[in-house]
Amino acid sequence: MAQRDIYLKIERISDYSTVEPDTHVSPPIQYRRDCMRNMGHEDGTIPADEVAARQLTALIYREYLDPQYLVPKPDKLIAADINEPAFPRRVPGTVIYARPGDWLHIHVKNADSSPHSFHIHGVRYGIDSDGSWPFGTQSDDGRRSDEICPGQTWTYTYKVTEETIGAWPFHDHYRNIGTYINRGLFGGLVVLPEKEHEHLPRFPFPPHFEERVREVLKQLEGKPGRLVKASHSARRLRSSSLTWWL
Ligand SMILES: [Cu+2]
Repeated sequence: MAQRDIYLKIERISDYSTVEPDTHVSPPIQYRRDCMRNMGHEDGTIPADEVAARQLTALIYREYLDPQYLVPKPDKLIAADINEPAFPRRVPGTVIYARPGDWLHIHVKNADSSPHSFHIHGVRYGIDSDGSWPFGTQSDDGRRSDEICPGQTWTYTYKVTEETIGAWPFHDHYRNIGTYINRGLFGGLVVLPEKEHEHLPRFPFPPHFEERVREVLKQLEGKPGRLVKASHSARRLRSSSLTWWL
């Protein structure tokens, strides 16, 4: 089995409205639409006061490309979804695509102020990767699989096999799961046969972008004092190359 590391950070999106997730959009994306033209929406649009009434602080699993959680993964979640917001403003935060033979190592870091966890359906795992309350496991240093406290991480491992081809949900399984799932703490795992997985559309990075990110991260290895500088460098890389995303 081939090990694949996936980095998810539990983050908040403030002022998120389900009917207008992003105010910076370019055609053909249009939000605030009501194709049913319900009462008060006769012109096909949802008025601003309803947009505001639906606002909440969303919670998502955002995927990153590196173990320092500096470079968000910009790939679209669903290739055919023309209304999908860019990665800073989308719920759910991620859809993971895998193929039989993958041994997923999902590193979940909690950047929220409440404990959370990660619980998946459909793939094979041991008890330390179940993530559900109250049957979690505990590490020597006191961290728990079912209760990742603010600032902590937990690594869940899953085996992806031929029998698990299909689409599976994952979600927080800490207490009040309904509340947290309703705020966006869920996502999907899509297990595709090898041939289909090869043809997934990927976000085209500018030439040498990934090498440059790796170089910056390598320079910083074992130098925690320079982490702030690292995030500045990563931000510079992003702002110089990926401006239209932000
Ligand atoms: Cu479930």
